[in-house]
Amino acid sequence: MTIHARPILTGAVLAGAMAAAPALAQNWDMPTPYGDGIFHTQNIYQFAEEVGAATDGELSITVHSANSLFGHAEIKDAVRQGLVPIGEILLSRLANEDPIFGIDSIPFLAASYEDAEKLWEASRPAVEAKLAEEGLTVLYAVPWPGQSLYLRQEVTDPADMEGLSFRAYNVATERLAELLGATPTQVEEGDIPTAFSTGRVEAMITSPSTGANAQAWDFVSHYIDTQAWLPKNIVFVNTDMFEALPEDRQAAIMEAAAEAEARGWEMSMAETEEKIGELVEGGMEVSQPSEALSARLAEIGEIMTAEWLEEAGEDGQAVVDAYRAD
Ligand code: PCA
Repeated sequence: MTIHARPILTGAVLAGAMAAAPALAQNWDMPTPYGDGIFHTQNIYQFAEEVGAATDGELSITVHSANSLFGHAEIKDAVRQGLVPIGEILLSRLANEDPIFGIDSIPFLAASYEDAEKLWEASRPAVEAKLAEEGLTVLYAVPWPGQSLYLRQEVTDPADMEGLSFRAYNVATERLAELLGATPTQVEEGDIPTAFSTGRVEAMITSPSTGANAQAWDFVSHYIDTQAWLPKNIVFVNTDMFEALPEDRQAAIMEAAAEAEARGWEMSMAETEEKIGELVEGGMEVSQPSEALSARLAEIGEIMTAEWLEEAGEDGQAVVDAYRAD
């Protein structure tokens, strides 16, 4: 109604009316790539609930999990274009746009939670700055548990992986497969069981969370606990849409995001052992990597670190230096 009246209102009256007008209740749709069985998604449901509670239901967030609203590859652009105000993706999926997004997927650069946290601290400003250029504001990031090998047979000699068709989920896993002499094939997380059952892939490296969620025991027999890196999911908002919110709603989101980040890291840590337990229960053989395999993976980590630094230049070197100095 005020829309029609606006032109005849004086500035002062208009300002008063706007200040007094209660902000309308809003709903935000939030696309995510992963399913409801994944802890990242469960964390997001809780985040949404907290935003709802903190705003007395004035800002509700509807989570659309498992690529149901937008596919993984479309989520960032959907948020950038304002088709949705908020979304989640695997950060390293953006590595082909800028190498900084892939820093958490280099084998053995940061393979423990402690190191992963340091790496996130060191790289967060650069990640935020890059996404800000696209009108996106970072809310939080949470790592997956360590990435480990899923195979159809015991592998002690790394040469045994040569020629395998190997599932990849970003450029780093593609490169890793190549360096192992395997053939990479990109497969979305939700398509893993089908990709194995149809023979498109026969090996992969991912977290115990994803392995257990896919019921990996149905199509592979061996889990080798390499825990080689901890790739992160990141949640971001469209900056314009965020800043258009009343301040108390912005604050509610920021507070819930900080809590979701802390809670997500805890959930991730707890998952590691729990989900390896599920793999054992499912009948998989769990082992530590052989010396030869560890040595080869360490070597690949060195190669990939050098390649990353080459690509990321001075800015990348500064982030790695900050991480290592910490
Ligand atoms: N799960 C996701 C990304 C990393 C992980 O542990 C996947 O396999 O696609």
